[in-house]
Amino acid sequence: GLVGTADAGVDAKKLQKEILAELTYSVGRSPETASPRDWFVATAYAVRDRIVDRWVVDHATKQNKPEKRVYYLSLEFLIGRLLFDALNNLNLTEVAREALSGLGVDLDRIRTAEPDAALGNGGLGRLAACFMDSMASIGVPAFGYGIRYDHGLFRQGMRDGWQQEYPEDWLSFGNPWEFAHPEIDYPIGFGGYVEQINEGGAAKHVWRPAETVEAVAFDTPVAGWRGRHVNTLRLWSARAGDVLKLDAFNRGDYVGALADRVRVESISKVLYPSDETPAGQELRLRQEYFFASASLQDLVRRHLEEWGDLRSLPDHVAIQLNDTHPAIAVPELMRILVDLHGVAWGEAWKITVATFSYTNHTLLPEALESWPVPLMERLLPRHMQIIYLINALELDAARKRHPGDDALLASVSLIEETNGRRVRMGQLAFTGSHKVNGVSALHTDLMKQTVFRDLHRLHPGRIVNKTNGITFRRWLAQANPGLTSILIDAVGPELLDDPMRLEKLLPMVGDTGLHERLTESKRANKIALAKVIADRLDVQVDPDALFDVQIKRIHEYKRQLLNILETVAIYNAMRAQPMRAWMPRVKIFAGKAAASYHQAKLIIKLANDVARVVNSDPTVRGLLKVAFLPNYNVSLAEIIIPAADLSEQISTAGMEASGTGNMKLALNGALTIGTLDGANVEIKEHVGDENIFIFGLTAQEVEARKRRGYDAHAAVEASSTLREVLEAIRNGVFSPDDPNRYRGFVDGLLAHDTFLVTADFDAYFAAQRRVYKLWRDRAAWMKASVTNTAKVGWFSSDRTIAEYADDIWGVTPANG
Ligand code: 26R
Repeated sequence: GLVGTADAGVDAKKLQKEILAELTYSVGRSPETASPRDWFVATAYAVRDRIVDRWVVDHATKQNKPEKRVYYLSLEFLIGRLLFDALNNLNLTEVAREALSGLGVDLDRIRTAEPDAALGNGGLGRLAACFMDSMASIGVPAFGYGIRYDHGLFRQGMRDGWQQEYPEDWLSFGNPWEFAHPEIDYPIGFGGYVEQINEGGAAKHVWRPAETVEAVAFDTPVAGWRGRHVNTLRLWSARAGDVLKLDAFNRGDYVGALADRVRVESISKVLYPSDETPAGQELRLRQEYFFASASLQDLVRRHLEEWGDLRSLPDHVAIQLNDTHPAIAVPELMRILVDLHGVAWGEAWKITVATFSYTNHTLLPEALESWPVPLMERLLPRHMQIIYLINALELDAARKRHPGDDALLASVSLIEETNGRRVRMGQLAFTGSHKVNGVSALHTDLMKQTVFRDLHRLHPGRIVNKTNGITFRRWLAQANPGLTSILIDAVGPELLDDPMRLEKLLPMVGDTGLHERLTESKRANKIALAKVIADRLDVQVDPDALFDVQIKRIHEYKRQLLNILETVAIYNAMRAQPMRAWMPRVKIFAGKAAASYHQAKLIIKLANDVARVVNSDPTVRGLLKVAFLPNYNVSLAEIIIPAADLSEQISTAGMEASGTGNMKLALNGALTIGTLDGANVEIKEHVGDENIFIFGLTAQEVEARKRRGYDAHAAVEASSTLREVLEAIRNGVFSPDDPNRYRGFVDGLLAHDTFLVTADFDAYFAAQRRVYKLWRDRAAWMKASVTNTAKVGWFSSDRTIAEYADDIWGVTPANG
């Protein structure tokens, strides 16, 4: 194990008994007939029991309540598998291995029987999962609140290279980690009207919803590192209330009544698979209000039980809004305070702002949420009134300070008046929060200069930066045990508690013995990935080739296209000079496209078309291989990342808020080829210019080019390499079955290159040549690789959470 325990043998016997008991009495199977899934479930139950023992201690008594709790509201939690999280954090991995092997069961085999919990799309959801791990690890008392989707992110299949979406069904065999709490339920209203009652001259508002849904709690304990703290992830599931009250049932329409029930319960059926593309559906707004309201009712009830008075809410409660998705919580808290508890408006607003804070995760205009006013008025009439009142008061204050500045007023208004009246959720979240943060230094600067420029003028000091991080427990210790044990040998086991210890590697970056061990461990990871590629794609790749990896959602701004164009350029060069000593390399792609995002889906098809042609061309002699691995998810990331040599982080500068895959890959020894975007900027500052391949336009230059009106033709004119690449694609070299497939695509790129792919192509191509030059000098490469690992300790999400705790939440971690 990572850290041995003296009584491991004794404990293995005990755990074995517990697993057997669970198999018999909870799963209902005998060891002889148990499948790997049955063993997984039995093991999960046995481990869960031990977490619960600590959970109970942590939440023990009302007297023992924490001074302040954090509530992390997120529509997404991209968790992945939990078995090794639980085992490692409780230091039970080797104990469990021994216990199971005594039963003839292989822990690594049953591990893969656990489905991924994929309740998220990408970066934002995975960040929430890392934060849950870090809050439990450094001892920040916290609840995560979200939705228990019956169906997580769709499964991606490929048919002839085209993405196909299939429903995901993670709960079909049950979920051993969660506790259903049907007794913890809250009514969530929708629609109806607002009644105004006069009470002693004061107007009192009573919302009479037309329909009510129940939110039911499902709890998953989240054990931190060394099991010191256990927090709760509470996910809400929708349940139709008393069926008998439904009108249709009363009319004797049994079938109709049950159909109604299905409609009501559809709220928690499925995760919206959108990622920075619009998802303006009424059901999405219902999801947002459903979980925001349930969470607030829950935390308000807990606060009143513990402290008795809502006026002290900000002293004991910090609510973090993960993007604007839960921003409706701002007017909901105002409604609870003013309408339900009789707090005066002004005081309620102070409480609200002191309690909330908001994290922005994107500045892309198409990903900024706004809801049509008529929809809000119909679904949430009282909230719409409250939003108008907040807006009126804020605009009054702004007008006093900046008389006559109509542009400022229009820009800070919660209501967008230009394309139909809409509620801007970003402005709402900003206005209702005492701190607003970006997720990398560059992104935070851009927030101040662009979307929130005027709100920043009105509230200087409110915007702060909290550069993202990742949990090293999953992305190093769990995903890459080979590397982890080498690092522990090199810098000591304290590494597991303090990632900054990685810096102790620095005196050893040139150590050839260390290089040999690392190379061997990386090679083993590459062989494992090569096997996955062979199994899933029937493509053979050379583990000694450079593994060049781009894994993330497919989006035009992330520029998978730029990477594909470079692939084609190499291919053209190989065909022109087949007998040159080409450096073997494998281009590995993985990622999902939003189902309605046609351009992204065409890029997947192009990657697969290029792969087919390149992989089967004998003149290439296998020296260049392209692999698009389907169904990218957390578990696949855990296989790819430890096997990567080169990390592609090539978004158009200014568009990737942070990125977190960049951190995972650098930690695992991959060198980054990237633009000065998001957290790449800070990774560069940490690892040093000579240990990263930076290229391309800066965010400022991108801005300037766009302002001037960028013309792709000139760039293509100037680059014969790029011209030949685009001609080949346009003329059907990679689509002989449909030679016109990419004609419109290439013409479109030349007409409107929104993401400046052509502008950055030559710089990217040159940076790739620098990569190969370094790759040839394996000692120099290894030195750069070790330096990356050594210098990225700062990107631990423990550090990120410690900063939130200090600067935003006012919480002191128990073991920070
Ligand atoms: C409203 C809807 C269309 C929607 C927009 C955007 C739904 C989901 C998103 C996802 C966005 C907010 C997201 O995942 N952003 C990513 O957040 C990561 C964590 O901070 C960053 O690392 C990453 O750069 C950013 O794209």
